[in-house]
Amino acid sequence: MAFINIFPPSEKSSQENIPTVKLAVIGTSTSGKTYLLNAIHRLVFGGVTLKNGLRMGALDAQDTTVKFNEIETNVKLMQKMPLPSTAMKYDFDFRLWYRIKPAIHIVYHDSVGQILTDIDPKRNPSRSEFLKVISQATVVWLLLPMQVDKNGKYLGISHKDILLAEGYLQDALQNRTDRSPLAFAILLTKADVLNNLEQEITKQELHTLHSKLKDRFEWLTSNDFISTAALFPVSTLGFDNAQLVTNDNDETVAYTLRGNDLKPYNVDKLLLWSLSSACYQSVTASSALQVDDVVKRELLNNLQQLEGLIFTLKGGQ
Ligand SMILES: Nc1nc2c(ncn2[C@@H]2O[C@H](COP(=O)(O)OP(=O)(O)OP(=O)(O)O)[C@@H](O)[C@H]2O)c(=O)[nH]1
Ligand SMILES: [Mg+2]
Repeated sequence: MAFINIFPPSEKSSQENIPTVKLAVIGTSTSGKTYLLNAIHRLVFGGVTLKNGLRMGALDAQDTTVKFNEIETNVKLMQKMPLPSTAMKYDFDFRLWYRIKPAIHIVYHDSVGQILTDIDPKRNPSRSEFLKVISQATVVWLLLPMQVDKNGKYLGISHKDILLAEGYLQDALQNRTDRSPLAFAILLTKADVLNNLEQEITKQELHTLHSKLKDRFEWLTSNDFISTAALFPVSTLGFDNAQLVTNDNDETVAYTLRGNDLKPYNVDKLLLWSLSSACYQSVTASSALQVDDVVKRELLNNLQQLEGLIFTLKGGQ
């Protein structure tokens, strides 16, 4: 595990009773969950400037120091080699502040992708914990990596990735007892392998994926408890910022960071959409997030000013 996690997360927020958004991620190994965590890390620490009193940041000054060191270490490592596969679940928490007060506490639950492919449940004790995290989430992100061949040529998304993630999603939602509202996003990760989102052929591909995935996940989005759903192409490394590395022995393909820093694409929009969706979920639900109206409104204002592609699957803001 590449993170140096010294302080246990979330203790403060439970004491102070700040509304909490739980982001749960589902994706096979190497789908980009931990890289995405690093992109969020980057955004929280200065990578995104919000307006009208909102700010994203750490829990406090000490937490800033610790987390800032983590991201510096990870960026240096990503320039040399891909980060190691996650072996233990990890919770990364941060806050949305309004003026000088914490408005929302956010927890990103990074998960172990190998759970999705381990065929022996006995060897896989973290499985039930993983399902619990999904079943208790406010927002679920399902990651589908954009696949490439050994030369970096885009191949599409894999049916196996969809099937494995979908199965776990279904299992987890069956355990969801209170039917409280849930926002759902499908992430097309590593979107930088498409090189240019403005090309006609790329636009067509994204539209085809959108309509296929919209139909495919109708079994989920047609449920009343799904408050809103959308598809986002995202990248952690960013466009023109990934270096292909191939391994001739096992045919694997990976990417290192080419430039000095991550250039996340669309992760800011995904994050604000998720927070805003969580805030606007039905106020009649017992577990609805109690967030100040002014914060909700400013979140939506900030979201509407961000560029980046979003494809609606259900509802929409
Ligand atoms: N081109 C490109 N490659 C990426 C990006 N994000 C991740 N990758 C590549 O995908 C690999 C896997 O990403 P991770 O985030 O470690 O995958 P994971 O989902 O956390 O996988 P596990 O920890 O095994 O469950 C990285 O080592 C990179 O090679 C991205 O934004 N662009
Ligand atoms: Mg990981």
